[in-house]
Parts: sequence; structure tokens; C-alpha cells
Amino acid sequence: MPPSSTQAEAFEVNFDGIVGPTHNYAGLSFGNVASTEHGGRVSSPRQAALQGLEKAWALHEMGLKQGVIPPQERPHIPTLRTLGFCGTDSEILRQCAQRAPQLLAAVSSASSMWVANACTVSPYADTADGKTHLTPANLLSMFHRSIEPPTTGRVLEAIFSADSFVHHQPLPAAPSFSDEGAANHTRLCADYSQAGVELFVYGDDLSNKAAGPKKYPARQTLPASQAIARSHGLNPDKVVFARQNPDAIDQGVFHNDVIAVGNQDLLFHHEMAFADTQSVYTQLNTALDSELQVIAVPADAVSLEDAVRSYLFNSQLLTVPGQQGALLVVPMECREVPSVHEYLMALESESPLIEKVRFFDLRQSMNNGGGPACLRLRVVMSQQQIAETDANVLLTASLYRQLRHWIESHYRDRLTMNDLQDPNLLDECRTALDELTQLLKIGSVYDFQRT
Ligand code: SUG
Repeated sequence: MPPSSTQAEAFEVNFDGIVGPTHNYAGLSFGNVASTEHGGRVSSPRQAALQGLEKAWALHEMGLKQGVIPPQERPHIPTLRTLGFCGTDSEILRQCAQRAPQLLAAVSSASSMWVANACTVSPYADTADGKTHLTPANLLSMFHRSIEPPTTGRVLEAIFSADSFVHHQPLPAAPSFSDEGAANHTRLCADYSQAGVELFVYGDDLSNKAAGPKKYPARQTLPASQAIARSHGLNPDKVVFARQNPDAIDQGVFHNDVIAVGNQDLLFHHEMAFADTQSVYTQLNTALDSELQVIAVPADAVSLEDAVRSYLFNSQLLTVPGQQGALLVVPMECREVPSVHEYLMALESESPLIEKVRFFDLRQSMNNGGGPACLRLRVVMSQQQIAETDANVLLTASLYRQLRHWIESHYRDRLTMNDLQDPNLLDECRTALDELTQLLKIGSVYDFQRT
């Protein structure tokens, strides 16, 4: 029996990934159209981090609960040592830049900013033991992301340190268990404090290759999602597994959160999101205690291409205290794609389900295929779990000011691929992250702090 705390008030806390100081455009993610298109461009880590922080702060100012998750240590020298480079850190950087520049780019990616891929979270109201379960994603379909899980695990343990959290190991690093975390997982519920329905969307079920994408990789497998549902102790009657539409994957929808988003009992999605939409509705309706509300966007209103270009569905669908309809947080690109802008304006004025649409400039992250929803990890928390959060990660005016100052003092305004071999950049990053761990009170989570 879950403890009685399940009945107490619960909140959705959005934890935003802080963009790391090596944010760059390396074109690393095959199947992610924006990443490929922007490969080799000059980035601005400072602008990227400030854009993300401003979004988090604006949502905090609207009465939402906001947290932050720190970036990872990059360039990641321990990975280069594992891959045979040796000598001092500076020598390793130089050798790698000469012999394997793509490898240097991979171990320098700031991709941990997209914390929707950090882990899968099942809140305490859904689990057999009444605790909140977290499993870091193994992220094995892209090498540059596969090096994230060990640090992710330490960071999550430092932030969610109370006894009411259970931390699992990432799934085995084998293709059959390829897992990309919350980006392919949506929790629907009548109220955050009550048991919800967990929708897991996969691209590959391992048994029927013909039903999968032909051009781009499916980054989530069904066995991975099933393993997580099992180890989190979810009630099988309240779990739905759904296949992603393979044609959508082939058009650049590399995660489900690029084409669908849910909040409470509302599901907002493109009509091409799922392989079998009616079956998804039927299963969700059977599992949910309340009636599923749906906004399905037809392809003749917004083409799949426009959806991917604008990241309309990589939006945050949020319940704002005191508001009837939901808030939809979308990237600025949604204003620039005419079909999407027109659709959103009509939605805002005509649908009682959406009260307000707000546009944010997240261009630095968007150019790598990361919109508002990629940048945040949703954790439903009880008042007690919030009170027991010892790390200084919940946004306040003071933390916001300190983080702004921290970014402005440590981040470069401009970064090229050539800069990644600069030993000064490595030093700057370590100095910045060391300071950040003190500011956030999360202890020594980075390898360079532990050796
Ligand atoms: O895994 N891009 C990320 C974007 C992740 C978006 N997350 C969600 N949809 N939840 C990825 O493809 C690009 C890095 C580069 O090319 O430099 C990158 O890793």
C-alpha cells in the first residue's frame, strides 16, 4: 500500500538543464535534422545558458515550481583515456584534435543540457512501494550521449537524496535496451497527487523490423520501456506502451517529445505521432481515472515538416496555479513558421484547454534539436519531498541572480570546433563546475573532483 502521502498535495517541478560551457555544434546526432544542419557553426555557450536560465526564471515568475540540473564535465578526459589517449590532459587534447577530431567533439558535447533524456521518473503515487523511482537513461544510440549516465546518476542522487527516492542503475548498455528517458515517457493523471498512467513510446519492438523506421535510428526499444515499468513497480493496468509512427522518425522525429506532449489528462500531439492512434486513445482512456482530453493536430493544418522545423510539440504543457486552461511554452521558431503560428493563435483564442501560448528564444539549444521540453525534466514531488531537498537547486530570486552571474563570469561568448582542443577551455570548465557544485550544494559529482 502506498503511504498516505499520496493524498497530500503534489506539484510538478520542472528541472531545467543548465547548458554547459562547451556548448557547440558538432553535427553529432544522425536523425536529428537540426543537429546535422548546424554542424560546424560557431556557437555561443553564454547565450545558450542565459536563454535556458531566462526560460526557467520566467516560469518561476508565473508561479511554477522550477529547479535546475547542472551540466557535465566536458571535454571528458577520462573517456579519452579509456580510448587509448595518454599523457597530460593538454597532451591528450592535442593528440585527439590531431588524430580524431570527431572524438574530441563527441567528448566535448554539452548534450547533458537536454535533461528530458537524463532519466525516466515514476512519481511515488504510481509505484508499488510509494517511492519515486528514477532510472538514468543509457543513451547508447549516440556515442556522445552514452558517456552521460554515470555522472547523471551521481547528480540525480545528490539532488533527490531523500529516502522517498529510489535510484536505479541505467539499463544494460546493449542495443536491445536502448533507452532515452523521459523524452519517450509521458505521465497522464487527473491530479498530480493521484496514481497516473505512464505512457511509454518506443520506436523498435525488436521483433518486427519492418514496422520500424527505414532511414533514421529508433532510439527507444520496447524491452527497455518494459524493463523500466517493471523495475519502477508500476501497476500493469496503468501502463501503456505505444509504437511511434516510423514515418515520423524518418522525417526527423527522433524522440516522442518532438511530436507529442501530455499534462494531467490532456494529450497534445500531431496526428502522425503514433503508429496506431485510436489504440493509444482507447488504452489511455481505459487506464485513466478521468476522461482523456486530446488536441490532435492534423497534417493539413501543420505538416510534419513544419512540426519538426518549429518544434511545436517540443513544448511544455503546464498547469499554472489559478488558471483554467494550460500554458503552452513554445520556442520562438513557432512564430516564424506561418502554419504553426496561425494554428497556435487559433488554439489560444478558441480552445478552452489552452489559456496562453508563450514564445521563448532558445535558439542556441534549438539549433542542436533541443526545444523547451528537451531542456526540462519533470518530477512530481510532494511538499515533503520538496522540503527535504537539501541541494540548492530549486530556483529562487537569489539562485537565479547567482546563476546569471556565474554564467556571465565563466562562459565564453563564442566557441568554434577548433577551440575544443584549448587546454584553457578545459581549465575554465573545471573551475566553473567546481564553483557550481558549491553553489548548488551537490558535493563532488564530477570525475575531476573525485580523483
Ligand atoms: O540527443 N542533440 C540531442 C538533442 C536532444 C533533444 N532531446 C529531446 N528531444 N528530448 C540529441 O540528438 C546534438 C549535438 C551536436 O550535434 O553537437 C545532440 O546531441
